Formats: sequence, structure tokens, C-alpha cells
Amino acid sequence: MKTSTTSITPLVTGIVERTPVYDIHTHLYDPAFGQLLLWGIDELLTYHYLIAESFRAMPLSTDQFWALPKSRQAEVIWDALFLQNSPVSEACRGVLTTLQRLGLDVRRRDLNALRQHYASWKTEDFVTKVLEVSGVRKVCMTNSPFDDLERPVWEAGFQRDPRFVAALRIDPLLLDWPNTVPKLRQWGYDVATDFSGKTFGEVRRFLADWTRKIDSQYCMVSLSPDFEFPGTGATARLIEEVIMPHGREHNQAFALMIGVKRNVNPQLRLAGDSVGGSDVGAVERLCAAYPDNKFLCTLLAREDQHALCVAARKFRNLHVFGCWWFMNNPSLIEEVTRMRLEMIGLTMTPQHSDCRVMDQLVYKWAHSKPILARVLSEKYEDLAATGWEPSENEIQRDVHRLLGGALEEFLAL
Ligand code: FIX
Ligand code: ZN
Repeated sequence: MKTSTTSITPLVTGIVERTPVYDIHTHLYDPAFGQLLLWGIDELLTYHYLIAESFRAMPLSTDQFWALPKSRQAEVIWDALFLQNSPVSEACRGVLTTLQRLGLDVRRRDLNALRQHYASWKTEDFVTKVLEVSGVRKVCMTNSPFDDLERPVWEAGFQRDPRFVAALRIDPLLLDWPNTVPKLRQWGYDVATDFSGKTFGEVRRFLADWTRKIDSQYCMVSLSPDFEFPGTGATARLIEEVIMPHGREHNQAFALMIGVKRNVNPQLRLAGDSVGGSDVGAVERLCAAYPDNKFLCTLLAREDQHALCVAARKFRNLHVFGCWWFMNNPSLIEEVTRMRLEMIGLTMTPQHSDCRVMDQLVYKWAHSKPILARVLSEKYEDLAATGWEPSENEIQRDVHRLLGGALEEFLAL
């Protein structure tokens, strides 16, 4: 069925609204991980995005804040960001959208009433409810064998929840090689700090073991703005000798998240990271040097987004994704999504949630989807003006791609 231009926007909005999402990068966990899967009002309020904002708005020192139990931290954040000021920031608004869509009444501004409401939910039911309300069909976790809380769960084994898939996160391996060597040795891999002997083969064996163990969808790392490729350091050598052959052998795309300056303010802990411009040329050189490898890339700095689109136009083995962290604000999502559609069409994944708290799936998608619908409608209207009116089926096909389908196709190639 053809559409008429006047009905494009509501049609697209409805399709985007109803199309289930594959959320391709989060920090959520399969419920089998127990306490590692964060959820609830206190977790929502102590999200590190809100912690960073609250220090600008409250009298406590960082030491005083960190000395408080989590419930008190949540209370001081609620007071500073929601009661003493109107919660207009994206992260604050996100809490309210989440609560509202989960059926809670935010009008009373009563934290204890919100807590009481939450107390009636059980984890399993809550996970199902959040996936339903947010319209998410599948969640990709971030899984690190180097995490001492996470690793034992994988080692013990558990019944996987099919709604949660895994991605192998390897930051310590690529960014902290000297301290990673003893760990690998302890786990039975014969590696040496100077890369001698069987080192590269053994690290490949380590990656192969974990890729199989977690059924990894892709292998990922976050990198600082000064990431260079090629390079003389351990990171570049390990990429060349380990990650690339591993990727080809096990069909593992390599996801690069570039532009994070870790710990510029250590007093803020997890909230203390910042941003810097990256060298998109390094991504291009990787894609050019390894045409049989697949790369996923998201960049943290706004000023790098255009160059990344250009790189994707040059390299079919590069899949651009998400509006990461400081990019995940409506004004920037809109700008970047429009530019990506204009430059690389539907062969990208405009958004991922990066949720750390289960409940956040609700707001991250509730805030992103209308932006996608708006920008996409505008593009279809431009097409319709030429006489090329998209059919409903074509719109559904496109939206499915943009909400995770394109990545599934890319990874399956
Ligand atoms: O490295 C990452 O995957 C980042 O997304 C996180 O480290 C960051 O703390 C975050 O939560 C951003 O949204
Ligand atoms: Zn992340």
C-alpha cells in the first residue's frame, strides 16, 4: 500500500513506536547475574550521569557523598536535582519518563512513595515489564572476563535468558597489558609481557574460549582520544596479532568506542570521565588494513561524527552505531541521526541505550524513538515530493533495520 505525504509522519511514528528494538550496547545483565543487574529507584537516582550533575547543585563534598549509603545518596540527589531545581536535564527527565511509563505518579514529588511502589516488584517480573514497556526485544550486555564479580558466574554456568545476549569486553587486555599478563597466566594461558614465545596464540586461545563460553556477538573496547593505528604500543600490536585474526576466525566484529578520557576528575569515580576529539584516520586505517574484518564504531565527541560518516562511506566493513553517553541528548541525537541518514542511509544503527539500570531502557528508548521518527518522516517526505512514496512495508523494513536489524545483518554476513 502506498502512503500519501500527509499521512507519512503519523504512520512512521506508529511504526517506530511499535517496532521492537535490539539494544546493541548496554551494561545490563541477564537476571541470572543476580545483584549485578541493577534496577529500582535508588539505582536510577544514583546513575553516574546524575551523580556528575548533582555535585554542581549540592553542598556535600565528594568524600561526604561517597561515605553515605546508596539510599542516602539517592535522597541527596533527589533533593538537589529534583526538589531544589526543576529536573530539566536529559538524565533527570529520564528518571521521570521512566517512572511515568512504569505507571508511577511523579506529581507528588514523594521519593518514599515511589520506593513503596517499587517494593512490590520482583526482579524477574520487573525485567519482563521493562522490556515490554520499552519495546526492547533483545539486550546486548557488556561482558568482561576481567570483572571479578562477573567471571565466576560464567565459570559456574547458568541457564541463559534468550533476551540477553553477550559481547566480549576486553579493555584491560588492550589498555593495561602489563597488569593483565599475570591474570592470564593464572588462568592457564602461557603469555609473556614482552610478547615472546606463544603469547599471541595464547591470547587468541583466551579470546576463543571466552567467545564460546559467553556466545559473544562481538568483541569490544573503549579507547581514549589518543588512540592510534598503526602504532608501536601494546594496544596496536595486540589488535594486529590477536584481535584481527580472532575476528576473522570466529566472525567477531571489533567494536571501537573512542573518545573517552577516563578519570579527569577521580573524585567523581565512575562519573569522572570526560571527552576528547579522536583520530578518525585510525579507524580508516584499520578498516583499510583489514578488509576481511568487521568493525563497529561509535565516537564520543560531537565534532568527530561527520568524519566517521565519511569513513563509513569508504569502508563497507565499518558499521557506525549509537549516540554514546555525552552524545545521548535530544538535540545531538537529532543532528547526528539526520546526518547519518543523509550520508550512509539505513546501513547503521542510530542508537543504543548504554543503560546501566534496567529501568532506564524505558526512557532511553522513549526519548530516542520520537527523534528517529521525526527525522525519518522528514526524509520520507522529501522522497515523496519526488513521487517516490514509501509503502508501509518499506517503512517497516527500514525501521526494523535502524532498530538493530541492520547490525544483525552486518554481523551475520
Ligand atoms: O565504556 C563504556 O561502555 C561507557 O559506556 C561507560 O564506561 C560509561 O560509564 C557509560 O555508562 C556511558 O554511558
Ligand atoms: Zn557503555
